Amino acid sequence: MSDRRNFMRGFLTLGASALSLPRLFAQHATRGAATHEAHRTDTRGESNVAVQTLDIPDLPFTVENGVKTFHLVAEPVKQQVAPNKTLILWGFNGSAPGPTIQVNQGDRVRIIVDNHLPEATSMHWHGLEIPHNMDGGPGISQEPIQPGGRFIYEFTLRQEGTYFYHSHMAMQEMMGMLGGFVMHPKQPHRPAVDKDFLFLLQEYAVLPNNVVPNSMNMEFNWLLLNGKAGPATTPLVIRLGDRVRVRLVNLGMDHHPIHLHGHTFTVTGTEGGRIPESAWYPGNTVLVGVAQSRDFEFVANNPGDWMLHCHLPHHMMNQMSSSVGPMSRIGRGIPAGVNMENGMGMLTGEPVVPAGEDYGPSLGRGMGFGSTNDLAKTNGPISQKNAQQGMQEMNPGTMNGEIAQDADSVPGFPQDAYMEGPMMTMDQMVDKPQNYGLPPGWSGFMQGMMTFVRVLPPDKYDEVMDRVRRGEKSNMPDMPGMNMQSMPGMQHPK
Ligand SMILES: [Cu+2]
Repeated sequence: MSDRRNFMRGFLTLGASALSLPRLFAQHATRGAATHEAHRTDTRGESNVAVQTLDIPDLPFTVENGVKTFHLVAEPVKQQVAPNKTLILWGFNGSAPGPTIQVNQGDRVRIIVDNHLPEATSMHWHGLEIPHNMDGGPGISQEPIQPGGRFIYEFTLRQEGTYFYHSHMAMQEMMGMLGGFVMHPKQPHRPAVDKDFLFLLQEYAVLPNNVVPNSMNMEFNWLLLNGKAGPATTPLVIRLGDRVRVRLVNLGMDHHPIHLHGHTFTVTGTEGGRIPESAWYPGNTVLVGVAQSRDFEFVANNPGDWMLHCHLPHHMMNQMSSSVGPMSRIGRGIPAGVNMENGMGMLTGEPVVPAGEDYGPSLGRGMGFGSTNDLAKTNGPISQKNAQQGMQEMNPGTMNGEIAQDADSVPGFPQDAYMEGPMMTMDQMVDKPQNYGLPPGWSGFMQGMMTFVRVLPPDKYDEVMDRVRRGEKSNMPDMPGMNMQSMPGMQHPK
């Protein structure tokens, strides 16, 4: 499937998912996102709100003799994580992360898992108190599901809270094989929330010029919320004054301190379910460790477009890799057949070594002790002259004034000069109704595990939600010569 179709499919799935929520829960006392708009004053607190996993569909089910029956297919998927960046991952039903399962406490569920992967797999229901032979531990509680094979899981749910499912083959986890598993409580929690969101936190190490993650690499350079990297993530659109729950699930190699601007929230849940109210605690950053989930709630009483993001600096970036070097530079390839000194950029060369832009990748870090070549340079050194030239090729006439004339003489330069701002702007490429009204150029400053909580006054909120329902894009103004979409090879995926 082409990037373009995948991109569009993301929109359609999101729309369909949001619209189908009330029906999905019709047989239970769970309010859908659309339903509560009409009855928000009289039904508030009497039922659960359907959870929205932005950019990820819900898994549909059928009811057979009172058993909610789901069907998951483990398979390779194409996942567009950002404009012009589509990764080949392993996921479920065409999505990585897989579709979200929403059920109610007390439900009996049957989940048919088909393995369309070229190797064995097994499905684990993370945190669920279910019989041992349903736990999905390969070789322990069940035989692995062979390629082309099927296993049918069935159990009754006694718990409530934010859980997830994942392959119990460790390397498959790092290829995207997880999904949300939300269990709504029999007795709706108080205070009631108006909106309820789920985010799945993931990371991939994708080497330059690759589309398949290297699951053995520890240098993660794609940090995702629900399968998207900023600015391709979808903002949470909130009506001023609403009470909001955000559920976070982390499955990767790193812990993520998730930070919300402009508000103080209360941590109300863990991967073990609801925290007793007496033990809730306030914060604006919650650490979501690997294999954990955290729920927090807040009253959106501060209008504005507030960032919600992992606070690890490298997790606010896209495509970061120390081995990129010359491969990322405009108009150059990697030289071949040069001598040892220049070929690897280790000893001599211009503008600087190692990893001067004229050379291939360096041999790695930590080899400079006692070197006569120590330099006050970092971040894949690049000469100011070449940088200016390169940037102007990308964005004619726009970089003047963006960096100081003597920037290259300041130790440490560059840091953010070429990683954020005008050159990374792609407002149009990530245009969607939820982005309506954001300041022009916003997308240049949103990367990695990052999205917005948009707390909007009622009239603005209604306007944006109306656009969401109609699927109307926000018609971001084109900014010729000022953004990535003007670069050769960068097409607007409309
Ligand atoms: Cu992080």
